[in-house]
Amino acid sequence: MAEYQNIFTQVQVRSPAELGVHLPPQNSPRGTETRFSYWAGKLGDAQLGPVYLGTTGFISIVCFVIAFEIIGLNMLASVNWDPVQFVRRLAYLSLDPPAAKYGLSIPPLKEGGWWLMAGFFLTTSIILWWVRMYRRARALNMGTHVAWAFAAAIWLYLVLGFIRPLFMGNFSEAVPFGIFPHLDWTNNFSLNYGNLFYNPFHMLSIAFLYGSALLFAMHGATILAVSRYGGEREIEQITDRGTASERAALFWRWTMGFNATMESVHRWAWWFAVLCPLTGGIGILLTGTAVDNWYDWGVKHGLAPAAYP
Ligand code: 07D
Ligand code: 07D
Repeated sequence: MAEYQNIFTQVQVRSPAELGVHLPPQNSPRGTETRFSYWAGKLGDAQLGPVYLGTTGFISIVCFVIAFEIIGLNMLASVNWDPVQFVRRLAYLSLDPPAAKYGLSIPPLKEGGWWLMAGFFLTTSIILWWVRMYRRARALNMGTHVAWAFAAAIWLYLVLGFIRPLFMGNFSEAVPFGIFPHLDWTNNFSLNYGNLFYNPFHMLSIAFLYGSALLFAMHGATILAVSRYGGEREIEQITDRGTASERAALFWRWTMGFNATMESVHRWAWWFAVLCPLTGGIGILLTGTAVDNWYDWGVKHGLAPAAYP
């Protein structure tokens, strides 16, 4: 059936599946199975697959499932194996780290041992997934920017759940597994260490978080605004320079006197995103190790007013 088209309607063109470039030696054979999904095509590319699973991908998924099972079954046990209560109270259920008396030693399973084991498998899974991202990028002869951005998030995760507890000599300092329990932990952390708002690295992390949202909005909006000139079709922008990105650049020079380039805007985005968890991790690592109370620290350094008389 013919579909009405003009240059503004998007038509999903179907051709034989794109299987990608040949892989260098030492790679696993890649899957060849592909599908097309109309709805995936609404959000992005309609072609699904081929997926490269490989050894690290496979072991990573196995480790994730083990961690997920340990967490889920412990939560189920905590409601006496009652599936109805499990569903109703899921968001409040928790698998907690060991009590303070165990320090860094291995506790009995029911008193934090399961937490340690789940953490071990989750961390192994995340690190193997990182290796997979790094190696898939290398196999395609790409830069490894995605892997290093992911590493920044892993840094914060490791600081919260492992590195800081090691420095503090106690696994009880780590984050519990659970939806609201991990929010309670976050709140208590701020209260216990004298209000995290006075931690300059929390401030930096927030500035990069908000900055990331702002940059994402500016970049997304700019490209959409020139898509009528093919601004989102990057190949055409490279081979047949049109009016789209030049116009977009001029728009920003007009409105704020400065414009990012087609390249630098992605560097801005990468650095803002990466610096959010990078500075955040520094802030968390300093808390309780170098600084016990951020408000007092702020008073001492002229950041916060002294207590009211
Ligand atoms: C949108 C990409 C998709 C990812 C999603 C998350 C799981 C967990 C586990 C049932 C943006 C998948 C979630 C696999 C399932 C069990 C046991 C990413 C997108 C959809 N948090 N946090 C959430 C994690 C920390 C905080 C939501 C993880 C710190 C606050 C989700 C970690 C602190 C709020 C979640 C982690 C903290 C949340 C939505 C790890 C300080 C919210 C996340 C591994 C940084 C929000 C009920 C999202 C919420 C929320 C996951 C760490 C604070 C459950 C995996 C300890 C204040 N966190 N979080 O969309 O609604 O991320 O909570 O470090 O308000 Mg958290
Ligand atoms: C969590 C990186 C780890 C995630 C990884 C993903 C899986 C899922 C998925 C199968 C997010 C692993 C993925 C396992 C598999 C599938 C689908 C990144 C993570 C590796 N704060 N605060 C921040 C604000 C307050 C507190 C950062 C705002 C209060 C603590 C961020 C406010 C108190 C910590 C931020 C506010 C408090 C933070 C997080 C406002 C609570 C941290 C950045 C307006 C009452 C964390 C230095 C990030 C940090 C953090 C924002 C308020 C506590 C910028 C906007 C005062 C304890 N806060 N906060 O990238 O780094 O997280 O602090 O009030 O630990 Mg805060």
